[in-house]
Amino acid sequence: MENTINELKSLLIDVPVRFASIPSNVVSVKPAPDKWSKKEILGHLCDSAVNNLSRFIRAQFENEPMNIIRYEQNEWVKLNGYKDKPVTEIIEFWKCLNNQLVYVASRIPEEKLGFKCDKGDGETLTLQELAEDYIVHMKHHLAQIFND
Ligand code: NI
Repeated sequence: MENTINELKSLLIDVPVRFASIPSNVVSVKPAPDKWSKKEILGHLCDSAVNNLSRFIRAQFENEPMNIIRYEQNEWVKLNGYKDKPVTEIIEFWKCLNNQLVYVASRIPEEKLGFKCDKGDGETLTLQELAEDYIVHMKHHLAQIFND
């Protein structure tokens, strides 16, 4: 878990600076009507943080295996209104959420890291793997934001 936390800590330093440097006429562009803008992708990462914070908390008191509750990502992006929200506010939201995730993750007792979480498709993940997946998912979307 320590590596995962350190990776998230370094993203917390880099991402806000890099995102803030994207020209304002670029962040809001939708590559296609059904595709998210860079701003909306960052919003989606906020939604991922909200949902994963809930999972990290629940995994510490619910019965094993805990059900991983999925979320309708397009609805979340739409209903959070990221399209119309100032970029600076989305960046702040992302920072606050991930700060809390680092804080919560660093307090998870060692013996809880093998706790099983049910993906719902017959597959289970440990809490440690859930945290690793969170970073993999984030990096996938950060690559879309910064490389496309
Ligand atoms: Ni995603």
